[in-house]
Amino acid sequence: VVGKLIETLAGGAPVFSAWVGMNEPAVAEALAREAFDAVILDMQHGALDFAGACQSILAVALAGLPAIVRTPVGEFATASRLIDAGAAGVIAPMINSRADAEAFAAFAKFPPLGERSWGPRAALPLSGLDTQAYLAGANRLTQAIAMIETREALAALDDILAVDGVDGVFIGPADLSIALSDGAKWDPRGAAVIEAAGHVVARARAHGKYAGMFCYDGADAHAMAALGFRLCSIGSDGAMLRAAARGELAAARGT
Ligand code: 3PY
Ligand code: MG
Repeated sequence: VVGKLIETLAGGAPVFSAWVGMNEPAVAEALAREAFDAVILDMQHGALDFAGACQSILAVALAGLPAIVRTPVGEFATASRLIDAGAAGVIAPMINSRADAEAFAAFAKFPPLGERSWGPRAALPLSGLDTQAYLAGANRLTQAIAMIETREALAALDDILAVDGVDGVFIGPADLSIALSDGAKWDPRGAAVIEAAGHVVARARAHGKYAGMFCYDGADAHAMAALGFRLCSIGSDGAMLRAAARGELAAARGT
C-alpha cells in the first residue's frame, strides 16, 4: 500500500485524502474503507500521539490505503520514525527556508538525498520489498512534503522546491491567511490565499513537483483540484462526524 501514493501521483489524478485528528485507529480505518486515495493523520493540531499514529498507519494499511502523517512543528526526527512505522509520506508544517527544508529532507531521506537512519521496522514488511529493494526505492516511496504557510515560506518557495529531498509542498491556508494579513484575519479562501495558491501551483510545476492544499469539504477539494492542486485533503474526521450528526438530527426533528 505504501507505493499506492506515488502511483496515484504519477498517474496525474488528484490525490483526495481523508484527514484524521482523532487518536483512534478505528476512525482512521473507517475512513480508509471509503474510496479516498490516502488518509492524512494529523499530529500537529490533532490529538494523535506517536503510538496512536503508528497503530493508525497500520489500520489504514489494512484497509488498503497509504497513510501520510503531519508532524508537530520542527519534529523532523519524528518524521523519520513515522516513515519507519510505515507512513507513505510525511508533512512538515511551517517550513520557512531552504535550511528548514534541508533539515526535514535529511531526516526523511536516505543518502545521497539525506541522512535517514536505517530501521524500517513496519515500512519494510508493508512495502512487500526485500531489504535491498526497499533501500533502493525508499526515497521515492516515502514522500517528504513541506508546508507553505507563512510570508517567509512564499519568499523562499523556489529555494524550498529546489531541495532534492522535498517531493512536494502543501499549503496551510489558515496560517497563510493569518500571515498575509499580519494577524488580522482568518480567511483561508480569501483573495490573498487564492493568489498565492496559483503561484505555488505554478512554481511546484516548474520544479517538476506537486502542490497540495488543506481543503474544508468535498466541494472545496474539487475546486482546489481544478486550480491544479494534486494533493487535496478533505475536511476532518471531527467536522464530518458533526456535519453528519447535525444533518440527521435536523431530519429527525423535521427542521
Ligand atoms: C493551515 O490551514 O494552516 C493548516 O495547517 C491546515 O491544517
Ligand atoms: Mg497551519
